[in-house]
Amino acid sequence: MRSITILCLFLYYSIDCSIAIREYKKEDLFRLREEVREMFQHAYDSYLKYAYPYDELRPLSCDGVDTWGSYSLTLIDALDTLAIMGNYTEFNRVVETVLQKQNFDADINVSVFETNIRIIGGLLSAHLLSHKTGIKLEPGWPCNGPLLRLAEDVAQRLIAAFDTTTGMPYGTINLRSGVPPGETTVTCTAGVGTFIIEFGTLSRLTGDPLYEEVAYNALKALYHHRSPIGLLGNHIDIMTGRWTAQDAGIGGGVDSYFEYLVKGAILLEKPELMSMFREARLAIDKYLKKDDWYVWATMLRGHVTLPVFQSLESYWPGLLSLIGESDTAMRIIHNYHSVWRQYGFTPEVYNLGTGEASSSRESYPLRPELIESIMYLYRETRDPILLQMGEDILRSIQHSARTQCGYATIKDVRDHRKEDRMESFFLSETTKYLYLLFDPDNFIHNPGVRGTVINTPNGECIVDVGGYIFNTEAHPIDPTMLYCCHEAREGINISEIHRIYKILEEEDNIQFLTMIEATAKKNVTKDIESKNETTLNEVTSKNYNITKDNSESKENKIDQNEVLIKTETRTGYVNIDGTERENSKNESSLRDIVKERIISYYNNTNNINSEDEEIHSSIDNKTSGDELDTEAKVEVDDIIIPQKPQDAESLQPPSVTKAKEAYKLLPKVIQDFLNSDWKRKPKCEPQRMLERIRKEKRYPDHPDVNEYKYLLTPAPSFLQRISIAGEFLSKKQLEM
Ligand code: DMJ
Repeated sequence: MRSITILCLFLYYSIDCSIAIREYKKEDLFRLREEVREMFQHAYDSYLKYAYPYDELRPLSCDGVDTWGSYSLTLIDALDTLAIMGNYTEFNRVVETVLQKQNFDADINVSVFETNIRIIGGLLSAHLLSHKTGIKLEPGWPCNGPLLRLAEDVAQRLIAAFDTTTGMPYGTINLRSGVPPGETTVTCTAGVGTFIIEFGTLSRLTGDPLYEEVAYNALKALYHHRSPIGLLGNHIDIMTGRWTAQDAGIGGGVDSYFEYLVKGAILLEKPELMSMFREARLAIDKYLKKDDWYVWATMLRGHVTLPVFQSLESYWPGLLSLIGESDTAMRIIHNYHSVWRQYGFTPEVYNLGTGEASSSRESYPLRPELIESIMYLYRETRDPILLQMGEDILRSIQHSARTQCGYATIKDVRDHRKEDRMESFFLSETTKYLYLLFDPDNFIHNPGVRGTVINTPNGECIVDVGGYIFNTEAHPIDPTMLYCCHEAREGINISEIHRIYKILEEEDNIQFLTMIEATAKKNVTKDIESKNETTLNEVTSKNYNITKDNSESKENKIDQNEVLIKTETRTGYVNIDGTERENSKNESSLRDIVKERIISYYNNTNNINSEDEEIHSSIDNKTSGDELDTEAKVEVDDIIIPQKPQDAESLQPPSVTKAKEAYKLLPKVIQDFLNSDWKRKPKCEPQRMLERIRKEKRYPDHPDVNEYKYLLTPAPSFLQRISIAGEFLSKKQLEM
């Protein structure tokens, strides 16, 4: 009796003490993990069978439909989940399929936000994980490669959206022609502030600063427009900076802005983003937090407007665990899980006053946020109640959402009726987080104790040491790769590297290529070894890329590329086993040869470039007058009927329908122009836009840009970051 009382004391107050906490043994976890793998496989196979090449599967009709962009969205979104689940054969097959697409040129209007998080995020993650799957890597990887180029192609199509007065992006773009005529100037907060992870990754891998600076500028714009009490609204006019929806909250329309402040700070080592988050957090806790729930309130005064919990808000406890606040996070997640237990799912909106799902917002579209937070918190606390919560989620989805050909959205959590939709995030996020919860040995969880040495033209680099940062669509980014291509670059332009390797190849020097391939193969070997430790894995061995070759190479070769990383102190001093480094003599001499060739290549190229520049500048001089003329003729923004100044509180987002009606009233000649010439000629010139952003410096730097410093140790800073669990130390702390 006494022990039950003690147990209850250990439980959080919101949990009914009658629930016994299950004990999970390793074999229980493996069984659950395999169940999740089968769940993913059923949904994925159904997508391929019934829906591909459409964007999404319709799990009741057993067919496909285009939703976000006619770009086989689910295939790209699911790609890195295949790698995380160890299905390398299928990963490699899909990469080949995706790469048959040369670019994303299409006359379709897409959401800038969704295309960024799902398509760019998916391609980048697949690019960075491809060294694990045995796929042939292009010379210069990870700073170069076909998936990276494809991701950049998409980003180049989105970038015109940022060419606005405030630097905040439009919400929609035409992949071929830029911002559509008559496009609304109102974007939601998350639609402005959810780019720094993908765009920062692109910039650091390719060496082109455009993407990161543009995304960073948009983040600063939002921060700049915060209310005097530190809250942000839900929708903003990206031309005027006026808030058009002024409800402040942490959920729909805002959510991933906060997520990207925290994750952007960690991934890109920008402490000022963390400071911006901490300031927002103070206001959130002061005005929105009520008994470990979060409500909605006016951004100007903090008066409560909507006492509701949204399913989308469930990412918040996971985010708090990233900044070391697991105790608070645990209390919040118990609240959210209590809603799950009430219905077997979380409804889109739950009314905290009545304790019921809000009518007309009672669906559950297979969202990941709750399981996402559970996964993060379990990594942090190892509290078995989180495994139980995860199993609850698995049971509900299996019981009520599974269909003959996939998994269906729950139309109404009260009666578990189904709806004919399976969003791509079910495969990119929900199944991935469930899998990672039940797979403690997954490479994603590496706490910085193991790594792989790769050779890049910048020199040796250690990758795959854990510390993965997931974008908001659960696409993991290996921060070490950014380090290899950016900080370690030492002035070499990586974007030229594949051309240099081609020169080397022509001269029959294929040693470098072989080494890169060997690294990939060895990684496969290692993964298989760890998976073979459990007999349960044999059940699904057909999914792995197991070959005799791999076991042979295991016997005959010492893996010089894998290193054990020993973290000596909590302050980030890191040693790398010395013997392995001694073995890299040949690699160093090869590196010297490559460096030499790069230098001579540059000397030659520079001459060619300066000739090129002369030719270009003379062409520019001839044509610049014409271009200016063309630009002066029609400014797309001219056709948008300016909003009458209104009281900020009562501003509504302008209606797209109205804008379209107004467009119809324009003289035919202008309509024709907008539909033809203008559409074919992209208006935005990214480099000019970047120069303008730099010149205007519209938003001042956050003062903490220079206030914080990392520990100065011989370890690369990404390793320090892992050691200090995402925390930043102020100068004062360092001096102590
Ligand atoms: C996903 O596309 C992303 O997680 C996004 O941040 C929010 N909405 C869905 C999942 O619910």
